[in-house]
Amino acid sequence: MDDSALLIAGVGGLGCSWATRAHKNCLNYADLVLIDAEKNSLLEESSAHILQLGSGENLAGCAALPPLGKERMRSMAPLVSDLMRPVEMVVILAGLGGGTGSGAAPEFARLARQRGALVISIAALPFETQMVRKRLAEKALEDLRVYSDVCVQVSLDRLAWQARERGLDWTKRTGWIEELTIGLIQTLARVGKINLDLMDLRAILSREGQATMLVAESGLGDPSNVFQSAIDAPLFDMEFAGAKGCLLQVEGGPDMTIEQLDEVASAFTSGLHTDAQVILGARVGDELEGRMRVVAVLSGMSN
Ligand SMILES: Nc1nc2c(ncn2[C@@H]2O[C@H](COP(=O)(O)OP(=O)(O)OP(=O)(O)O)[C@@H](O)[C@H]2O)c(=O)[nH]1
Ligand SMILES: [Mg+2]
Repeated sequence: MDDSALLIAGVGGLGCSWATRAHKNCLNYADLVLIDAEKNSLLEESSAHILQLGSGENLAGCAALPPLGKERMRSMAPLVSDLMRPVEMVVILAGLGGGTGSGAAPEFARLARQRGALVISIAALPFETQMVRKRLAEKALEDLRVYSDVCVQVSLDRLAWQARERGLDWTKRTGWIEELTIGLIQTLARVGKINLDLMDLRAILSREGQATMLVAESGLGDPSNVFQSAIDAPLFDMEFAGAKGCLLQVEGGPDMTIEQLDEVASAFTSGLHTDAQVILGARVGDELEGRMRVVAVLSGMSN
């Protein structure tokens, strides 16, 4: 796939820093666009497309005013349209609850979708103690979901806790969001042993109901651990049981056996609806020597 067919988009302060980190690990597979009003978010990555919202003296964020973020994003529609021309799939990263992420991310998703791109958004929701931000985020999430093919909702409480456990500063990198983004981009960009493509992803996402994604990596020695670490994801509470669609890409080093592949696939699919449609892909990659990685897209959940 052409590398400009896949795009990672960071929106707002958190979104930009997470997207910048994720992109460092898939430079050859995807382009990056950073969207914010604050200059600081936009400085680090020289190879990124930059969409700076606002102009003149109005460069100080959207001050927790989503309508301002939305309006500024909308005024850039022609630029977004140009940017999206070669793009087949965009992964949007944003922290909701402020002005830019909450206002601009749904608007960017709308514009991207209008251009025919598959839109995957990963949205972090504010800490439980941030009541006002939570209300802003809920409204933004509603809009974002309308314009996303899949919207992965992440709890900032859980995300920050997990990042700290790993010794990471969650405002810059979270570990998990990068892994999900990288896993997804690498999965779709590379030709697999059994190749999955965007049509497969679209088929799974056409199911009615909620959809989410999981990613996990682990040593080959213990395939059941891959499933466990996937469901330890910092997602918002969501019931996976009963999902009616599942796209599963299992990747492993040259030493991965069919038995290990089968064990991981069974762990992921055993809780699904009895009529669930499952699309399975597998790939062997030298860079994964001794390891396995799984990316799962689950759809058609009722809650
Ligand atoms: N406690 C805490 N929460 C934060 C911090 N930074 C971001 N957040 C949370 O993350 C959400 C999104 O933050 P940002 O990405 O910085 O917001 P933004 O989209 O740039 O919005 P504006 O700056 O208002 O235009 C906020 O609503 C908060 O819930 C922080 O330093 N401390
Ligand atoms: Mg900001």
